[in-house]
Amino acid sequence: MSDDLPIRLPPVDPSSADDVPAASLSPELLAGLLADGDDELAAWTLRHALAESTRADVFDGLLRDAMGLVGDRWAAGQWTVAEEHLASRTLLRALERIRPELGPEHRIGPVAVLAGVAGEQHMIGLVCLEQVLAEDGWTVANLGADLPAEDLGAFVSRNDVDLVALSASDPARVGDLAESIRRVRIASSGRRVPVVVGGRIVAHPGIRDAVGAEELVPSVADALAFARSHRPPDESDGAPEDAD
Ligand code: B12
Repeated sequence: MSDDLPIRLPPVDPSSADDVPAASLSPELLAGLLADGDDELAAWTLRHALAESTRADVFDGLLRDAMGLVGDRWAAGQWTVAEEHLASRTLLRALERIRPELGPEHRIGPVAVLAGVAGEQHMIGLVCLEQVLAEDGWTVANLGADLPAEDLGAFVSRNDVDLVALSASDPARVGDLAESIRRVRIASSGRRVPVVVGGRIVAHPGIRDAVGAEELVPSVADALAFARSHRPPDESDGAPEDAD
């Protein structure tokens, strides 16, 4: 036999090539793909996880754990800020690839406004929440990171807002958070717009009393449950049918 013969790979059964057990979709795999800048395979990984779990659970589990690994490796000096930045960028591109497919009805859902408080740069949790609420029928305005409280208030006063979700990490930002909520209250005087707070700040004791939000939640799944329980009734429900 000649040494030049090509290597023969085992035959692949196309019908099972796409069967990926959820257990093989590990945070280690996803973290590696993100730090390699591979948004296509990262999206593939997330899509397979979504086939077996809800979007909120995938984001609160696999995705959060993968970024936790990125943070651990960065804190340990194993990866630099360069790998962390690449992983964050790649994740945002992958999330764009797996956005829920929405019908025209999503334009008329109740309105949720999402924002990171002034100085807050962590915004991936907001992107996760944006997708989960959109999939649940909300019209979402994600205003992103580092939003001045005054501008949040102006936005809420100009729009018919049904829910505000704010995010902060550092407990030093408790004053900015409280000010953001105060501005929402002023802007929506007359009817109380529910405010839910997420991000790492919620783990700090005393935050709840300091900021005056309706709810502080540790996860996207809890934020979704809060949103559902505060969803305004659908005005078309119970409306008389058009006469012929
Ligand atoms: C990526 C990242 C960054 C990126 C963010 C990029 C971006 N576009 O968002 C950048 C480089 C900007 C950054 C900056 C900093 N970071 Co940083 N960062 C991270 C990292 C690696 C991942 C965060 C992430 O996106 N996770 C994925 C999301 C989905 O998970 P999550 O944030 O935990 O959110 C979950 C819940 O909290 C909730 N949630 C999140 N947001 C929201 C919002 C709402 C409304 C709701 C309802 C729920 C919700 O749902 C999510 C899913 O379960 C973490 C490590 C880690 N363990 O998380 C460090 C980490 C959070 N960062 C940290 C630090 C120290 C910083 C800096 C101070 C570093 C510095 N010296 O400059 C700055 C602060 C910047 C600022 N002013 O805000 C520390 C925080 C330590 C602490 N005690 O709080 C961590 C834990 C790293 C570490 N191991 O030390 N960071």
